[in-house]
Amino acid sequence: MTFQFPNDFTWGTATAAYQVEGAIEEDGRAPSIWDTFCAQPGRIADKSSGKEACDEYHRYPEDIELMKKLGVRAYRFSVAWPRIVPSADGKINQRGIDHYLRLLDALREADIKPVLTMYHWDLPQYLQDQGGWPSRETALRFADYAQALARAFGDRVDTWTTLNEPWCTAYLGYGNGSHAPGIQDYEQALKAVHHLNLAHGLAAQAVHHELGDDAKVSVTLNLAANIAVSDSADDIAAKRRADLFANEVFLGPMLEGRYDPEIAEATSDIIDWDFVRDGDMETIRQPLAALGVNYYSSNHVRRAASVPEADEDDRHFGAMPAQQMVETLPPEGQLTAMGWNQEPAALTQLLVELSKRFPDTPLMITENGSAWDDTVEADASMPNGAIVHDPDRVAYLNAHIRAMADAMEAGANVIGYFAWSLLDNFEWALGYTKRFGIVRVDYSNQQRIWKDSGLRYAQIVKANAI
Ligand code: IFM
Repeated sequence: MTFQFPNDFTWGTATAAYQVEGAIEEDGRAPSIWDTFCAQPGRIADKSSGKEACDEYHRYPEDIELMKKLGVRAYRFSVAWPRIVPSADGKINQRGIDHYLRLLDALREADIKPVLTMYHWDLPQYLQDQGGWPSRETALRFADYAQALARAFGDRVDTWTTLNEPWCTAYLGYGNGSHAPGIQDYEQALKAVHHLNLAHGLAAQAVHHELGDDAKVSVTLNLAANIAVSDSADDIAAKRRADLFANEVFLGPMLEGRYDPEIAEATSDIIDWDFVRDGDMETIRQPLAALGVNYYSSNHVRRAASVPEADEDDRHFGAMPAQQMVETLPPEGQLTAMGWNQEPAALTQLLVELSKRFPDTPLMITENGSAWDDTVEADASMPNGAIVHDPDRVAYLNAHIRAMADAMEAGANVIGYFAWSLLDNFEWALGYTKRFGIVRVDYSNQQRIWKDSGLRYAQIVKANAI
């Protein structure tokens, strides 16, 4: 059955500064924690970095042409904080501002709505040197940065997203250390959780202060779709514990102005939460024009029979504290190149549940996509004489857009979908070994090569239907 999306549904593609821009030493940009992390031996699978990435800093006009061919009406990108505030004195770097003004103007020219993410993981290194996200000061500096962005870019931006996936910043950055700054310390991870929440609230306030109440502010969370393997009280309790630390630590404060008391109880051996100050919860809970949801795969969980041993193959092992009672089963079915399962029905369920719980908050899928081991074939009819036939990515895309449509049929208020990613790019600790793009990047010459998934996405966007 065909599902027709509403006329005002937003189709877009997404990227993030450090993953695509390159030009890390240009126009006064300071080092970020990812530059430092990439330089440390053993951190990045292929020993690479975002030094050149997709050279989007210079090639954005070409990439906007790609977006026009895709027919998308929105582009979700992030601003590199170290380009805007390169030094600890807080001075704004006009050359950094100018770059994004050029990008925003080019998007406006192309009639593509900018969805601007303020923070997609590239913390200025000088702020990590002063304590990073575990320090309250970083949240305050983030508010200053947000205010500078709102002042400089104003109504050129359609939607302001404060943070991308604070889960990753807190738990991968400070929990299991698989991301920059590479710290393994649950106390720091939990402090980071709270200061990211606070940063979100302060940044939302700054945007509304500068641009008025109608300015659209959102946040993007990678909410975990945890599924209990049975209805037993034990397995349900395991799911609840995983949900608490993956989802509720952000949803509770940001949308309800509270932490579930079980979060502090379950971590009382680690920390006493005295860093949560009077007034913080009111600050964190700000009106949201949309809640961004990033979805890739699901987790099947049950009550652990015993404390699990470290499993090197599990990308998130040990990232979150207080998970001893949770056992995550190995993923099943056809796995993507990331080793992640495919369960589109879990996306439907997640969206329906969120809309029931927060009926006044529209949802936007700000990332969804899959990595596969692509091969390039010659095709004289295509730009750059080549094409990637990627049936697995096409199938994933179809199934997940259909799953989103199912959620909308069941009443979920979803207003947009952004394919991750416009381009193959720097996949963090996995370097360039994983390709998520619906357009391929040949890193030897920066040529963009169409994939079938990009062509299929253009069809969906044009039809506004699945
Ligand atoms: O590439 C990342 C992105 O930066 C954040 N969300 C998940 C993607 C795939 O791992």
